[in-house]
Amino acid sequence: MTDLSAVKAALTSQRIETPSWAYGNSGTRFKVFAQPGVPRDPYEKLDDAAQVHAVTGVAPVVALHIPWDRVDDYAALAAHAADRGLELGAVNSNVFQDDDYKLGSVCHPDPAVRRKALDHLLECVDIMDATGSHDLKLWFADGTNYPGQDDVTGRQDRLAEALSAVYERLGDGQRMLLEYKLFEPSFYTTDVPDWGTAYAHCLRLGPKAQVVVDTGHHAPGTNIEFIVAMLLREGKLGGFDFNSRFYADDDLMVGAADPFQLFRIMHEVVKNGGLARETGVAFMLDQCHNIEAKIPAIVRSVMNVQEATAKALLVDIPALAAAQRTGDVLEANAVLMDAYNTDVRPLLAGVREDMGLAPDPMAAYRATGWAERIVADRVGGEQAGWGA
Ligand code: LRH
Ligand code: MN
Ligand code: MN
Repeated sequence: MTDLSAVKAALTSQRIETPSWAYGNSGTRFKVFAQPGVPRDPYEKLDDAAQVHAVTGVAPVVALHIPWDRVDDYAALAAHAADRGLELGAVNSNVFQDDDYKLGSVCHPDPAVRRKALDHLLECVDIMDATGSHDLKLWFADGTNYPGQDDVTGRQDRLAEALSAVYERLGDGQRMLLEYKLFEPSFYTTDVPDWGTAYAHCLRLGPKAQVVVDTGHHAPGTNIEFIVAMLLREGKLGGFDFNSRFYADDDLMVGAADPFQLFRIMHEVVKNGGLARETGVAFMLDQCHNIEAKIPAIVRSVMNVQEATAKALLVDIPALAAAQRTGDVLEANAVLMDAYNTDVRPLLAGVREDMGLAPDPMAAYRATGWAERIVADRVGGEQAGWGA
C-alpha cells in the first residue's frame, strides 16, 4: 500500500528546471525554422519561463547558457527572475562555438586556447556569484576525428588540469556538474564520452564535482537507469538533462519517445532517495523545440516528468522487495508494471488543484492569451536562439 499523501507531497515539492535556450529558436544543421513571438533577449526568456511555472507550479528554476544569455548586469537578470517567482539555475558554459575551438577547448594542444577556454569557465563562476546560481554545468565538445590526431591520455591530463582550476574557484554552496556525451561533434574520440570518464574526474576532484546524465547522450540500448542507480549510490549524481531521442542527441520532449524508460529512471531516483531536495539531484530539461510551439512544449515536458515521477512514487516498494526476496520474478515485474500502467493524470490534476492551479496546464496556458500577446508584442529586434 502506498501512502497517497506522501506521494502528493513529493509531487508538490518537485522542482523542474527549464533551459533558457528551449524558449528561443533552434533547428538542425539543415534549417532553423523561426517562430513568431520568441524572446528577443534573456529577460523575455524568463517572462516565458514564468508562464510555464504559473500553470505547472513546479518549474521555478531556469538554466542559463553563456554566451547565449550574456547580459550587462546578471544581478538585474536574477532580480527580473525573482520578480516573476523564478530563480536562476545552472550556468551552462559554452566552449564549443568559437573558431579557436576547432581542435578542442580545455583539451586543445595549444596552451593559449586552453587558457581562453578556462577563462570562460571561470567567468561562468563569476556569473554564478552574481546570479546566486549553485551549479556550473560543463559540457565539452572536445575530441578527435581521426586515429592518431592527438594523444588520448594527454588530452585527459589537460582536461584534469582545467577542471581542477575551476574546482578551486568554486565558492561555498557551488558545485560543478560534468556532462558526458558519446559522440558529436567529434566522431572518433570524445574526451568525456561516458559516465565512467566523468565519474573518474569527479571522484578525483572532490565532493563539489558531480555527473550530469543527459538522457540523449548514450549509445542506443544503453541501460540509463543502471547508470543513475550507480551514480546515486556513489553520491555522484548531480542531475539530469532530460530530453528524448529516437536516434542520437535528438533533444525532443522528455517522455515523448520512451515514457517507459523515463519511468524506469525515475523509479531508480525515487527508490534510492534522489527525489529529496537535500540530495541535490537537479531535474533539468535540455531540449530544442524546432517545429512545435515552445512554451506549450515545455509545459508538456514538465507534465511528462511529473507523470513518470508519480508512477515511480506509486511503486509498492514493500511488495516489490518481498517478491525480490523470494525470487518471484514475475510478481516483482508485475509490481513495477502495475505502477507504470496506472493512469496518474487524475492524481496530478488533484495535486494541481490542491496547489491552487488549474487541473490541466495546457488548457490553462492556452486560456492566458500569452501566445497571441507575444506574437503581437515581440516584433523587431533579433530573436534569441540556439547559438545567437
Ligand atoms: C550538448 C548539450 C549540452 C549543451 C547543450 C546545448 O549536446 O547537451 O548540455 O550545453 O547541449
Ligand atoms: Mn545536455
Ligand atoms: Mn545534448
